Amino acid sequence: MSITITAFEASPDRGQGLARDMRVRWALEEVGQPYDVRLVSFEEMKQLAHLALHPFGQIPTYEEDGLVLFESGAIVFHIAQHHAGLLPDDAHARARAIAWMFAALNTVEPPIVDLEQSEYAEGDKSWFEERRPMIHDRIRGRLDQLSTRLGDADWLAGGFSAGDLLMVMVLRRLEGTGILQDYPILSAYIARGEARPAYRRAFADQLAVFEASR
Ligand code: GTB
Repeated sequence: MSITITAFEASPDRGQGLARDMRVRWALEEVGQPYDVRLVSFEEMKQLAHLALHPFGQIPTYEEDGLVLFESGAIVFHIAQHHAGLLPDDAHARARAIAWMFAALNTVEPPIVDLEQSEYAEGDKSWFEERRPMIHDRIRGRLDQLSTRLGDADWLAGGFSAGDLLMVMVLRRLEGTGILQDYPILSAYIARGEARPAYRRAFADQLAVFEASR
């Protein structure tokens, strides 16, 4: 079985590990699956060969023995379903961990993406300064709730799971906004994720892509 994923040839984040291939790399490292990476340019992502893999012309994609997947959440879920290490065996515990995967992508990530997009797509609009505090409030509302739920636990649903992997990656998108400094519980949670050997290997591999392109 051979796995190939796609990633940015030149990630705009300059190797900070914020592009969504990082989630897939981390998941594959957690379960000990080797993989190849095909780097694609922005131009290549919009061409037919890549659109056949990804209908929206984005990264990451995942290819494995004739199976082609897109959407980082679906890819991480596929990896977690087929390899031990990212979801518990107990049916209820597994369902709870999967709920956190959805929570990361459907409940916590949308206002964070909204903030990012507003900064580069709406920065020149007259209403930008008026709208931004509202997005910040929505993000903080979710972080307050998440922080309360996590409390003094290490992970969201018992042991480390794919739910934590996605949640840590989503929260990392707030680095540099100044918001996380008000959330010590979540900052420590992110640090625990980043300290995992699998995370560090994945991060180093995507950073090496940036370093090689300099
Ligand atoms: N819902 C999809 C998924 O989860 O897989 C979203 C995929 C997606 O947004 N892919 C982005 C992409 O291909 C890269 S990750 N964009 C190119 C395009 O749409 O043309 C998003 C991303 C990009 C850059 C940074 N950064 O520089 O910090 C962070 C995140």
